[in-house]
Amino acid sequence: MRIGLVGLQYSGKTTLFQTLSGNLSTNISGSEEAVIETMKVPDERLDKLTSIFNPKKQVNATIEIFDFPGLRMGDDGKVKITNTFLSSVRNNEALFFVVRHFNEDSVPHPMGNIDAIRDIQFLETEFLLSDMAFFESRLEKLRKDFKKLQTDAIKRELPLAEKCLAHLEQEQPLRNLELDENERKLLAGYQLLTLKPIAIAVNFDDQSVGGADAEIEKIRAKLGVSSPEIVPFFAKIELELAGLAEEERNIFMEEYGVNESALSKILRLSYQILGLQSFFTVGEDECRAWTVKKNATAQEAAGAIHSDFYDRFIRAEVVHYNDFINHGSFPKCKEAGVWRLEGKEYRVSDGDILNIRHN
Ligand SMILES: Nc1nc2c(ncn2[C@@H]2O[C@H](COP(=O)(O)OP(=O)(O)OP(=O)(O)O)[C@@H](O)[C@H]2O)c(=O)[nH]1
Ligand SMILES: [Mg+2]
Repeated sequence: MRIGLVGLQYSGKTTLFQTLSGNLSTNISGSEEAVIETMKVPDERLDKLTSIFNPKKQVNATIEIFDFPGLRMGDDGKVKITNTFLSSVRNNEALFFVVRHFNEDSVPHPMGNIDAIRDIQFLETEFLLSDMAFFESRLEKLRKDFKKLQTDAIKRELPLAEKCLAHLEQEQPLRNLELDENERKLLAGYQLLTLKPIAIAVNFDDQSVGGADAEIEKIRAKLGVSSPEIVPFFAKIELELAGLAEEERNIFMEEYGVNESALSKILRLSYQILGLQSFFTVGEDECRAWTVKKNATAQEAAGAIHSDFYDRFIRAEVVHYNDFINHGSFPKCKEAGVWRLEGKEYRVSDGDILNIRHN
């Protein structure tokens, strides 16, 4: 899972990134390339399973976070956005727009003042223009090819590309366009920016902790019904908190009125906007969390563990985490009737403990 933090210069991306990674040494303001860090997804359920099974190792799910360089004002008085930047952003599966809502004279906002809506719309528009440019040149090529050769592939793609371009010309991101399974498959390889799931993270200063939720509501209302998920965070405070031991951190969070760390908010949202969930495998060797799509089948879950398991799938032994904790062991789960054998079409639930039978 690759998640990119994008935004204007000095919006707090790196501060957020440091909070998420716990690595406080990276500081790349002014660098041209993204800094990438693989982070463990914390999961209390997995910790609990490890304490029960006492395996040789615990393997958490991981995500890769990309901290992109901020978009800066060019000499011409316009914010610079390069093709190199856009093409590396395209490699991410989901994007967080990091938007500034703090005042700090020592680091001026590149557009001169705080205006979250303007900043969000700026990013959205740039990504929209990039997708439009893609379809304009794609359509030109498709139409030219179509004159020579009317293949099925071109016949399928041409109307789709026209539909996408028309939608973008209405200033609508592609994620708001209704697409069927086949159309999605066709578009998947193009890494379109406005088709990516996004969320908006607004960075408030310590003085506005109390008013942040109301401000988020205002932003949401202005963006309208198709507004992406928006979360507040407090880069400066949370970076300070990240350096503390857990107990101390909880006390301070309460004191500041911050109820959930940026880390858990961002992770929760990432799973939500990407439509992901976790299942577990347990044993003496390892207890492990795996990430799959929300509607994944048991066979697909098996394939996530090992590609061979997909083809050789026989059955999945399934107990939900909550049932396992209630009953305490697999034999007790069997007695209680909550241990099941499921076939390959079974839809995995978040928190299922699976054991894949394969040949
Ligand atoms: N007062 C205040 N300062 C902040 C806050 N968040 C970030 N800063 C400061 O703003 C400056 C920029 O923060 P970064 O996290 O480096 O911002 P960035 O978005 O990564 O910046 P670029 O990579 O240059 O685009 C730093 O000096 C931070 O200490 C905040 O919530 N309040
Ligand atoms: Mg930075």
